[in-house]
Amino acid sequence: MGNKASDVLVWGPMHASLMQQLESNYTLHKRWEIADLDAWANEHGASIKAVVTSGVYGAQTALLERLPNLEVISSFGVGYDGVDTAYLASRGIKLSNTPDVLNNSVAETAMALMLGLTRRISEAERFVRAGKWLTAKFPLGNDLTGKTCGIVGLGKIGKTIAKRAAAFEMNIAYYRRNAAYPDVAYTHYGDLLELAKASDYLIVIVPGGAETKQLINQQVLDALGPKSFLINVARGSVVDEKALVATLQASGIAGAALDVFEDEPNVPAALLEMDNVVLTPHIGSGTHETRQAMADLVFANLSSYMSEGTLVTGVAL
Ligand code: 8YV
Repeated sequence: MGNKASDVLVWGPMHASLMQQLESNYTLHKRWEIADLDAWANEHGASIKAVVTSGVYGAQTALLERLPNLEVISSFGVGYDGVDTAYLASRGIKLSNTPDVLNNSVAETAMALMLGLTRRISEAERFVRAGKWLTAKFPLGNDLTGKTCGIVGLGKIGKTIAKRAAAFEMNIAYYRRNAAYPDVAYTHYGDLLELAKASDYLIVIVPGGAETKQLINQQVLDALGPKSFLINVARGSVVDEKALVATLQASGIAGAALDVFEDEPNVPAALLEMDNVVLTPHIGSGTHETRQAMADLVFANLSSYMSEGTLVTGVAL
């Protein structure tokens, strides 16, 4: 159990049950309620032993520098590209995330987006709501059956997506820069452009960060081509958003479904006008079941560290 004497800085509003657990076990400092962070850091910075944040909030180094006794960051979400891991390692600060518990939900979101995109569900609903069915026929969509689903990032979530797409009788292919995974039967491409060329649907599910920044660039979009679709459930940073908008405007790809953006919650205005684009507000893991499991894991990591000095799902830094 926690120690009320321990001071915890919470980066932004979190899942309600997590907030309750935190409130009853620790002395909380809520970053979003602090008007003058500089004055707060002078007075309380040295008392903070732990930070609770999320993949979306991250933890900016400028504020971490003001917390000289920080030992641990417990982060909500599997992605932790919003924290500078080299900086944490240099200070010996531990980090935990919430892997695995969200694999199914994110995979279901990817499937929902792929189906929604190809059967034009959002567009079809707008058509019915606008009363257009009374006077016109809705245009046809495309089947998934027999098509190639290219997966960029065959990690745990990527594999969970692959299983579901295979159940829809799609051919599964994936990109991995190096050799194929020995235990995976799906078609391997060591060249992303070749995977894009072969794919009818290209699903992006790699971690964010410097290594994958704008991995999906103009060349990849050109290789995907006018009959194929892009689905991004990873991070906005992985796709060159300007190139994507220009490509869609030029009908260079058939459409896109995007759950993540370069500058959330800002979505490029041009995308809002396009009927062949499905836009969702970063809901990949957003189910009651999964968010509860994530909240529980964030708390389990924090309380395990506070009581025993160990993490349940620590990130190797
Ligand atoms: C969360 C995510 O929505 O796990 C991730 O990396 O992006 C999502 O599950 C996010 O971490 C913050 O809420």
